[in-house]
Amino acid sequence: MYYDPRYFQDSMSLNHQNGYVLDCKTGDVNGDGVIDYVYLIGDKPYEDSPFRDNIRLKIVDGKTHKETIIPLKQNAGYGPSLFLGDFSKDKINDILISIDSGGSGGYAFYYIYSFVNNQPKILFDFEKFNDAFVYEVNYKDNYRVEVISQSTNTKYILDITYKGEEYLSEIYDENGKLKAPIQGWVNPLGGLYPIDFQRDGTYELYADQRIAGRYNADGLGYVQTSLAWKEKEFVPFFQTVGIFGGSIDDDGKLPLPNEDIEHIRKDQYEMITGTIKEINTREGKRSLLIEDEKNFEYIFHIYENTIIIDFEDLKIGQKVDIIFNGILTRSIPPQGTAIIVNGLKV
Ligand SMILES: [Ca+2]
Ligand SMILES: [Ca+2]
Repeated sequence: MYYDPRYFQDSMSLNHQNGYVLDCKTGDVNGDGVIDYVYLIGDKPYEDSPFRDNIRLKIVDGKTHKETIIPLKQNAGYGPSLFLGDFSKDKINDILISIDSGGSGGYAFYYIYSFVNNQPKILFDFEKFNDAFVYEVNYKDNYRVEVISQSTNTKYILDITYKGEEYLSEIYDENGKLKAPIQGWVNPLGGLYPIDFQRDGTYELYADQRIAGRYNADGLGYVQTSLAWKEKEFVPFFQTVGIFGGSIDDDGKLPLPNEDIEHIRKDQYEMITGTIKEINTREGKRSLLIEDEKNFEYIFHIYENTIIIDFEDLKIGQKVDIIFNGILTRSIPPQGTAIIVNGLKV
C-alpha cells in the first residue's frame, strides 16, 4: 500500500468500508505537468483469498487534489494492477488496468483509460477486442490444424505431428485422414503487455490468446497480435502464431494403425444409447443423428471400419447403442465416430 500524505489527505478514511488500495502509481495523467495519483481501490470479500471485487479506478489530481472515481465494467478478479504510460501518442500517460479472471482458461480483463483534461476516456476494452478478433480452428488431414484469423484475413497452418501417437491415432486413421471433423477454438484475451517497440516513448500493445484443440487444456499455441494506436483506436500491425515444440528425440512418429475390435480396451470406450432421428448420406459418407434418453443430440459418423449390427434394419425411431472412443467435438450437436452401432431389438 502506498499513501502520500501531501496529496492523499483522505487516506486515513480509506478503511474497510471504503475499500482497500490494491495498486497505486504516480504520473501526470491529465496533462497539466503536475504528478497525479492513480489508485485501484477494491474490496476483499473473502478472508484469506486473493479474490478482489468492486474494483474501481481512483485518480487524485496532483494540483487541485480533486478526486475522480471511475467504475469498471468487469470489476472482480485476481492480481489487479496499474501501468502508466502513453499509448495514444500525445505524450501524456494513459492508464492500463489488468485483472486476472482466475478462470481455468487464463482469461484476463484489461482496460486502458486516458484522463487528459480530467476527462476519462476509454481507449481499450478487452470485451471489444474479444468481439473483434474472431477465429476458426479446424483440424485437417495429415496432422495439420488451420487457424483462420478473420480480422487480419490470415490463415496459419500448424503441424501437430509432435503430439505423438496416442493423441494422433485417436483422431486420424493410418493414412493420416481425420476420422471425424474436429474444431478447436481461440480463447479470449489472456495477456496484454505494454511494449515500446520503436523506443519513442509511446507504448504499443502485445496481446496473446491461447489456441485450444480438442479441449481447453489441449494447447496448440498462441495467437500473438501487436497493436498500435491509430487516430482513435488500436489497430493490429503484426500478428504471428507461436507454437509448442516436441522433443528432438521424437522425430516424426506416425499414429498407430487403426484399432480393430479385438484391440479395444474396454475402459477407453464409451457408449451412448439413443434413438435414431436421421440417417444421412452425404458424398458417400454416412452419419446418424442420435437423441439419447436425456434428449441430447449427437451425430455419429459411420466409417469403413464401423461395425454395424443389423444395419439393414436401421431406421428412424429405432433404438441403438453407439460405441465410440469417447471423443466428441464441441460442436452442436457434438460429433463422434462410431466404432460399433448395435441395433437393439424393440
Ligand atoms: Ca497532473
Ligand atoms: Ca496518452
